[in-house]
Amino acid sequence: ASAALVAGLLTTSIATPASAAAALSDVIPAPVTVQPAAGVTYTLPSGASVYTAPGSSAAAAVGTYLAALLRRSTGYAVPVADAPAGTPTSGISLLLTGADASVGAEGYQLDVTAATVVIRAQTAAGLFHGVQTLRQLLPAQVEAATVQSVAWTVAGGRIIDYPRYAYRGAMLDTARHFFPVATVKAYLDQLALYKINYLHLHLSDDQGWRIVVDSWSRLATYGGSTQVGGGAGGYYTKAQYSDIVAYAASRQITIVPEIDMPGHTNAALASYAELNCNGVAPALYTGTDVGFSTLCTSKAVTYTFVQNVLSELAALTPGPYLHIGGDEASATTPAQYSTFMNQVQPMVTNLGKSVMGWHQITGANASAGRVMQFWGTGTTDAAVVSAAAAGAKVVMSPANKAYLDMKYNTSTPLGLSWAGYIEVQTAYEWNPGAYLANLPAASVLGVEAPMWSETLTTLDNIEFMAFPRLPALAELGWSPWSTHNWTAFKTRLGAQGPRWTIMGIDFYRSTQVPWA
Ligand code: TNX
Repeated sequence: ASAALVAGLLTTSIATPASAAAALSDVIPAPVTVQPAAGVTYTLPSGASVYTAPGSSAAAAVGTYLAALLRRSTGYAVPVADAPAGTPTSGISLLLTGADASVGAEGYQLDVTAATVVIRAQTAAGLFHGVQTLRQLLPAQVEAATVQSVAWTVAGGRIIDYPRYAYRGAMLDTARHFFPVATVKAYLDQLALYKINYLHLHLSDDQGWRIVVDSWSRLATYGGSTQVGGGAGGYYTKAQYSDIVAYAASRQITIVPEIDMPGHTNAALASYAELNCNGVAPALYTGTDVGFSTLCTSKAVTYTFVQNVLSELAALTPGPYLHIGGDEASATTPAQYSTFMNQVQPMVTNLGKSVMGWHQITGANASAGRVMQFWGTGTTDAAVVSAAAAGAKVVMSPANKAYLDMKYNTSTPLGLSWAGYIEVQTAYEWNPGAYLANLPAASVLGVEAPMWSETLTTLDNIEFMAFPRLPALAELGWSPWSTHNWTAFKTRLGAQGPRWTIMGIDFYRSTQVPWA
């Protein structure tokens, strides 16, 4: 009976329209231009090769990534080889020549004919993004971990595509609840599918310190020993952090580490008595209040501490930003705050990095290359506008639109609601380039979707809050505003459902979305 059932399932999967090619425009984020070739399709043959730009190990790495993905579900050998000279005549080619000039540093051109799939870009990042588009154009079964019997068909035509914003981020709070390396990697894989290129890791807060600092070793071993609710917590060794950085890089994602200060520091204050103005270490904290802790801004040792922490973190971090937090510093006066930040910001630039901070960092001096992360719930902020006029860039994370830890509605079992309920349409219907009054569009560096973890403990929890809102925010970060259309988006979003099911992603089946 079970053999018959399996045979029946196989027959069904070959015959159903589910295995028919997606339309060339069925991609999230929406591409810049899509030109379908009517009636043309490419079907991956069992002997197909992936060919990559000769002489480029970075292109070869993208080819190896694509081939590994294809082998799992097709069962084909999919060898990876240098592309022969001349126009490709078969297989899937990843080339670093001949792309339309508009694709820039991160974009790609995808050409699908009956004989070939050719992705052209100027960089490996562009090729990788083109591969993510190809992935979505293949049948959803391409995401399966076991061999599937489907026709691996892709709609014919040309896509030319590149991002609206250079910064398309997500954030994971590893401090309120600690997440092991495998969870971070799984989330990185999910982010890559939607062309997210920064993962901001919130590595310290009142409830836990999550990264080893050799010069202040109790931060991790004691400060990392608990979490919200009193569980065991945890921390990343330097080797584990570097492993995350490298894994992210292989997905064209840059890690932005955050050490939140001067507030949100109870875990550090509990680990070292001398960091407290009264010289007394508080107890570890496992609740969810905010705004009660601060480093002692008047003590010299505080600045030695910050310098040591940032130096060790910078040495581990190839990306351009060190995020220094700066939010909800309610236990410091504005004067103490600016005194502190005016000493800390130059430490970051002297380490060769740019400052990133929550937008309250406008309370301190300008700093070259500074990025302010706007997390307000209103649409005006004079301090952010004037800091932008002085040269700072803004990453948009309005809490009532972009916060992935807000509940979808009153019956969402996880999450918080202080910034409101955020259904999928709410997450999608705002324009990052025109959201903050009087902020010039050119000051917006991009979008980030933060995931605070007071209520989240597992990968399933993360997935349930991220899907389907993360793809909505990814589209705001990548796609030109001219493509923005909720009605079209929700249909494309619904078509992702079977893909997530196959990938084992636990998602919220919003009634706003016509799920396929
Ligand atoms: C506000 S947003 C915070 C975090 C909380 C979050 C919960 C921000 C910069 N600070 O400390 O975790 O709300 O949604």
